[in-house]
Amino acid sequence: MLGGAAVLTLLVLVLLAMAFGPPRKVAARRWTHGLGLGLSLPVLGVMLAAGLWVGERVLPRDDGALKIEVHAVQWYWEFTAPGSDGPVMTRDRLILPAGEPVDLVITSEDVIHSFWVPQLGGKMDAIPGRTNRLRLQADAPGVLVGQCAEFCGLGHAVMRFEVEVVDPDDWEDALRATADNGEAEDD
Ligand SMILES: [Cu+2]
Repeated sequence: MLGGAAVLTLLVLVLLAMAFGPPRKVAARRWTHGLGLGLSLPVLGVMLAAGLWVGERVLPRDDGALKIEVHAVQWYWEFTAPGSDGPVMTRDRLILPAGEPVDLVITSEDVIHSFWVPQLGGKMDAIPGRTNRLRLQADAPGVLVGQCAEFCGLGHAVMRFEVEVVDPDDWEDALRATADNGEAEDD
């Protein structure tokens, strides 16, 4: 995108410089049809193809990827992952295995929220009465920050969460260590 935008900006600057140069005869039709269509159609075509390709990659597929439920509540996040002996719930902390695709199943308890981890990809709304799905992949272990990206009331600004990306072999241990056992924390 940056490369393409740089080339187009350069082209426009060259044309601008030419406009200040000595007058010349221009074939209006060639400019409007040739460059107007000849330039914008390929650019839009490439962007459409890239958009479809990327869009396809964030759609969940039936390939056995790990499924984690993401439930948004005013004003916190509940993550439910399948442990080896039953679902494990964590609060405001999502544990992901590094280098593996994960399908998030996103729902809301009350109002519209939006799940967003800038370092992992785009936003996905959590809408009451609806289930949205998003496929993500975190490539390397580390801790990332996520944030609700849709104004959802007084606590919106503090509706943050952490994403702990761990080695796939340590995923279940990390999940258990973080599990919410019902001990109420101060919200
Ligand atoms: Cu919010």
